[in-house]
Amino acid sequence: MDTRLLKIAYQFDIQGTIVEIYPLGEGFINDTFIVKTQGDSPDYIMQRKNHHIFPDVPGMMENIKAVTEHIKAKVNDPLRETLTVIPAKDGKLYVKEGDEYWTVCLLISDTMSLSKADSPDLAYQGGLGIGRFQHLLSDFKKPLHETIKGFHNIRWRFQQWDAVIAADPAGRVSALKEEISWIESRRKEMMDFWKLVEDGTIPTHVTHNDTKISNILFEKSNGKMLCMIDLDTVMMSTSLNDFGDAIRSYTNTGEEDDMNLENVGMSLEMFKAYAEGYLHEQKDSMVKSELDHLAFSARYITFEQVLRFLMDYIDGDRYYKISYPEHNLVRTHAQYRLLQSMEAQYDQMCEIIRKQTQ
Ligand code: GN1
Ligand code: MG
Repeated sequence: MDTRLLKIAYQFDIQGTIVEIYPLGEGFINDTFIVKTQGDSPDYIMQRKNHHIFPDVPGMMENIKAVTEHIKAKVNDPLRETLTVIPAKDGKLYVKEGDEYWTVCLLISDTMSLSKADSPDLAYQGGLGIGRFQHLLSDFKKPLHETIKGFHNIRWRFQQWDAVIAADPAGRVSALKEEISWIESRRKEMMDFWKLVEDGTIPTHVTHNDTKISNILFEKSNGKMLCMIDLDTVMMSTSLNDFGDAIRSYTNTGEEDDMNLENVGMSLEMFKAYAEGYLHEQKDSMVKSELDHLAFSARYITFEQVLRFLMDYIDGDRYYKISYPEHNLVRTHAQYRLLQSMEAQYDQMCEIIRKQTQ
């Protein structure tokens, strides 16, 4: 066994004797390990957090601790229905080794996760997952650290955008007139939406901010949705952003970076199923201004993603990992096609939400 990993693991307040530590999956952001203990003692998940994406790991862990404790006080099985943060023996929520930050959570046994939602039933389950998470936290009042500045704040994104366009660090702006016009032509409607969040018309709540289906644990025995995991990006924002980002990923008939734009579009059937699951949990905690903008939130987040991919391309590809030189431009075109598909089906989306909430 890797003695360095063993030494780190034993700095946490874990029970039992460690018998094995091995890597789990191939996460893009953090490095994750399973820590197995002898006999009946619990097993654990240990992570090296990516300090470049998350400059404030202590703040992030305080967020996760506060949010999971709030959930624990409300559910039947607090050790299974949310994550359990295991502190270090010195009481901190992390161990710092050199410039690396390590954290530990309890491993929730007899569960499974899925890599892709490819049926309306799974979209429904996904909606339940985020809906229940938000519902359990709808009365959470403590302040949370803003671990990634202005994450879904389009005013901040436009500030970054204007600066990158003006600087044009990779000399790409002149060839991108059309793509840039996609962003500029929607600036006002997107800002108008965000102003409703800024002036409090649309309230803010705890949001998860990484709503993909692989961040949901299901019970192995019966396939039921158990809880949301990967709480690294929990922050305060509008609940609509989680819904919109989920619609962006669950309903796309193509890939996020599809080169064949014919593949890309929003499936209305998947939209309906996800909304049903989400509203089953959340309908009663939402106010009218939220329900009125639920369908729009899919356009908002997809627009933001077009902007972020294009901005990164103009910036010389510094944020998103790319697999080939034009990758961010391909992503921009594919997400723009998805946005257009949402715009074309917007009346039907609104009608679906209206029917499910009347
Ligand atoms: C990143 O962590 P991952 O790959 O799920 C990004 C999201 C983007 C997504 C696009 C912290 O998410 O905001 O929507 O890529 N996360 C961060 O693929 O920037
Ligand atoms: Mg993530």
